[in-house]
Amino acid sequence: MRLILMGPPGAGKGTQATTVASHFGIPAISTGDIFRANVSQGTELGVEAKRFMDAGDYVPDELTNKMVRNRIDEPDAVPGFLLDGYPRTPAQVEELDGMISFTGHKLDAAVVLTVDPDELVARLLQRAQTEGRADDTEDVIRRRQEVYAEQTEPLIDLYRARGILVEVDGMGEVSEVTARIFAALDVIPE
Ligand code: B4P
Repeated sequence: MRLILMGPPGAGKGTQATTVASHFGIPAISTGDIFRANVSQGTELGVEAKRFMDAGDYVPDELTNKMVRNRIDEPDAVPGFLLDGYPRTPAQVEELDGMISFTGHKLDAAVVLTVDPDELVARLLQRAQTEGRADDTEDVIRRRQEVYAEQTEPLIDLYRARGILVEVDGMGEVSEVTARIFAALDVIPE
């Protein structure tokens, strides 16, 4: 099973990823989490990524693609994976297509979570109070939404055209959203 989980900042990707991935026995790979781990460890990648993340911009494709390629090559990702927050740009789509077709597999589904814009901001501001993430300030949230609309939203049509888009209502309780994702993916054999 090879899945991607998409949606604007605050849609609940990270929240849902682990539950969905563990159901299928595959790793949840979050590019945001890997970047944040690198930032807190002060690696070269972390220092570079932080500049972009703190501004609400995407980390350059070259760095992101290389990082995902390395992660997907690890043994636990051989049977499959759920990518949380990747791909986000056309260049990342192209890279992922190459990585998957190289192994002779295909992408099974692109799950996109849809949430009202006001609710997205409310969730991130709420998280700011508990987690204190550097990119959860009102200005940076606005920038992240712009970047998503410009660079990532168009990818939804691309996956729709490929016939693998699974649109899920991301409003409501976390458990309700999880149930909707499983119901929507039920058509896909494990
Ligand atoms: P991410 O870590 O992916 O941040 P995000 O888009 O905000 O999603 P996240 O998963 O954290 O939040 P979620 O919606 O689950 O990326 C951060 C940055 O890393 C990017 O801006 C970029 O700079 C960089 N980056 C990552 N991937 C990249 C890529 N491929 N290319 C280039 N750069 C990349 O949840 C948000 C909040 O909502 C949480 O507090 C959660 O508890 C809450 N929530 C979730 N579901 C809820 C529900 N149903 N009801 C109420 N609250 C809910």
